[in-house]
Amino acid sequence: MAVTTRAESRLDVARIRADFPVLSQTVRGKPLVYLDNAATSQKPRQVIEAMSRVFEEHNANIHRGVYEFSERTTAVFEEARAKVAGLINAPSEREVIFVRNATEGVNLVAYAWGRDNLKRGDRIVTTVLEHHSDFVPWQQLAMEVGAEVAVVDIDDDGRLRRDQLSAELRKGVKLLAITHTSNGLGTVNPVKEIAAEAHAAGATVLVDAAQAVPHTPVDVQDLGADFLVFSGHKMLAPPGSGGVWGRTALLENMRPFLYGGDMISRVTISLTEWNELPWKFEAGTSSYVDAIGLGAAVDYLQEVGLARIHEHELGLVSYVLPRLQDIPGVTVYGPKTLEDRVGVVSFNIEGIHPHDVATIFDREGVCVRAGHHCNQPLMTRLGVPATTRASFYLYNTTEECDALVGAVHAAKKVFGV
Ligand code: 7TS
Repeated sequence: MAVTTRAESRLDVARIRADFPVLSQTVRGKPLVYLDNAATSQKPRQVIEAMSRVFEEHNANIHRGVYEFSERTTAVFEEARAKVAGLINAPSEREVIFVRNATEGVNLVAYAWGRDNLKRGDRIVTTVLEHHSDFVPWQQLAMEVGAEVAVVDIDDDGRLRRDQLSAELRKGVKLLAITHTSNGLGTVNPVKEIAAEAHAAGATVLVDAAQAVPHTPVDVQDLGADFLVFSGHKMLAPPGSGGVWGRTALLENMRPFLYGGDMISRVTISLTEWNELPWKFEAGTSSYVDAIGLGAAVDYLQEVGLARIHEHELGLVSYVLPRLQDIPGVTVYGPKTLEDRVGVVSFNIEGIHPHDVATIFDREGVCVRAGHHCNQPLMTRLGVPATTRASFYLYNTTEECDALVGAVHAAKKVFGV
């Protein structure tokens, strides 16, 4: 396999690491090597402090109080929305809806758009790379309304079968639900080209960008999607924050997702009128402190630069991939080149179950995820029950890659394979 090691990262990783208090922890007497960033990311001081400031300086429920004090929280919350809109280049802040996570985002679209736009005989095209949260909602909706789901396969390098995708789109399609970046293999799909092709076939396009927005520049206008979802906790923000972006024309024509306070403009005994976008979709007291934390995370990511973060992660992949592949008995799944991939490396060690691998890694202080990664259709396609997955972020180092490789040797030694 030809993988060139990229030039030294242009990120000042030591300085970045100093912003993340948790990274100086030890595990079993060894330095913490946190390589489970696809599951969730660590949080910098700047995010923690932005959230503490709300509680210490101006906490009050948003969009409700008319007193000046409560307006401060509302203002910071709405600033966070503007920051998110800027990050993904949304044409309007009104198109950014705060939700708890990507899962809630997909369910919002499935409920509020899907129920009124998909009917018996309609076709939903999706891929075998989807996380369960961009698969199960569509599978269940299809069962409910009598629609069909077509699942596009990958090739042996973990890349989407474009020929098969084109064939499925040609058969007729109402919705294409596609992941931008695979959490199981790290594959990046050419979403811009695919969205154009899907639109030409008459589809509405939902993009699951949960593994993209944290790691690469994402521009919704350039991608040409109709809906895009992501989770804050994977991008330095707290759990409980996330977003759905949708085109105004679609969002305006959708029914609300949840009913209750804040999403209305007028309620009488006989009818209710909905609030304007985006608040029509934000019923009840939102996780406003989490959303404010997301705003601070966006500031942090933009200051470092997402293109540089992506380069840094590819540098780590180029370093670790050949080293893992050189170890007898190690099988790496997914793309073996640096094109169109992110810093997710999935592998197995022959003769050792991934859960045992992760347990031995833990003794070395190395945190990785072992399991199906909420990708059971993908695991079935790969012919394995599970993989071990290392996933990198801006604060990871080549020394941590060495610790990962060392942990593989340690596991092999324990199991005598
Ligand atoms: N979509 C993708 C591509 C994901 O990777 C995940 C979470 C989700 C959606 C759902 O995100 P949530 O925040 O709503 O849970 N992925 C993973 C993972 O790979 N390991 O743990 C969570």
